Amino acid sequence: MLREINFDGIVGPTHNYAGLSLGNIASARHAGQTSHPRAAALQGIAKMRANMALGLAQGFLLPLPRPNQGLLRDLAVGPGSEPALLAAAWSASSMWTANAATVSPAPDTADGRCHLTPANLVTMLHRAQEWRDTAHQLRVAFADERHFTVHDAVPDSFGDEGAANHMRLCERHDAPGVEVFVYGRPGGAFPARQHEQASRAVARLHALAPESCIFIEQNPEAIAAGAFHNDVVAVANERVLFTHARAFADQAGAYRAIRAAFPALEVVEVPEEAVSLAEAIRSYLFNAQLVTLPTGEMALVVPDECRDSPSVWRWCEAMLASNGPIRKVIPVDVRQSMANGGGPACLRLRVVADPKTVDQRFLLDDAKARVIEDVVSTMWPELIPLAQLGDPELARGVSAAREALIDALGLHELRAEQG
Ligand code: SUG
Repeated sequence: MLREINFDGIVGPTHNYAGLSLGNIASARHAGQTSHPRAAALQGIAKMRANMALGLAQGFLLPLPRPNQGLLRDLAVGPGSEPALLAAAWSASSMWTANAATVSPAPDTADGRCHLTPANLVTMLHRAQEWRDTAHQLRVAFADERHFTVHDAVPDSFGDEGAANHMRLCERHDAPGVEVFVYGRPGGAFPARQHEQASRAVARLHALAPESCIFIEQNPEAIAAGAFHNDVVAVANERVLFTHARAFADQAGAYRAIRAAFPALEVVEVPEEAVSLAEAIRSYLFNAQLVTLPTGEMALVVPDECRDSPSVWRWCEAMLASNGPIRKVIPVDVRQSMANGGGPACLRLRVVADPKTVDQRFLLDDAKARVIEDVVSTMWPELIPLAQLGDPELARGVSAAREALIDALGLHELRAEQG
């Protein structure tokens, strides 16, 4: 039985605010602040628990080993030197698993297997170090080759940021879908992190039918306003595309192209007059989990920040009153992640698969959630002032914390990562 499983990244013990992501407004705004890794991880687990309580299938991925001693060695960076490079090696950014990989479920691919391509994330150093370890972890979680293929990342001449720039439209998750790849054109004030050629390579690697792939340019104004990934301004689920009116370079052309391949498309568009692009990016209204509940109704899991925004909340209430396809709006507290530009949708990688075919150690249930919470509550630092990055004692503590989680979950294969 194929169903959508959300694999959330557990927030790692080095979660910090170093302001590393140019073009990510929240990351820049919180640069230098003291982070709260324990609270951050507990917020993430609470979100997973809430989604399980809605009847959704939930999985998780483990934090990668940080500080990355291999990167520190390669860059010859030690304590006190090159703070940005040091911070990169300490980044907990693998928590945002929407950037871990692009996923094409079995019904879409020529060989009937689910294909995953880890994102190379080359635009930012702190993220570029992720993909080899991510690929290793995905190969453990999705080891059953009858059902899954995990590729290597595409060559680093073309930036790829994974599922954050990929949307799938389908009648039901287990039916063939149309896959929409959104790329940015370089040349603006902020980097365009998804390259068109990377998207096209992923579509070919996944052996998707060309008529079921759409390639759309992101609106350069959206990138300039802080939408460093498409999932900051649009999200899709089954036949619904929920999008800001200024998400794409040619908005009407994008709808036309998708509709030509997927006539059942239902667009829920938020106009600029109702919620400005700036407010959409500030509140992360579109970085929501648009999910199908067991009743068949759709719900939008949004960050708490949406309720704090008068224009966004007014729009949500009007949308609910209008009886459109989205019937519920559910706010969640992921403020620690949000302060680095990572909302509910950034924290999860969607994989349509039969849960029985996935390594069971990566699937969450109540008992496992409690195990993770226990390790986090005892081993994750309560806070990290930025100046503490590089501290050898902290390095020992966070490494031991990750080891404890690996032990508690029996995921010993993840000890031997590449770094
Ligand atoms: O890549 N933030 C992440 C946020 C990723 C959000 N993901 C999606 N939109 N899917 C990024 O910009 C901030 C790290 C720092 O500043 O220390 C950071 O990497």
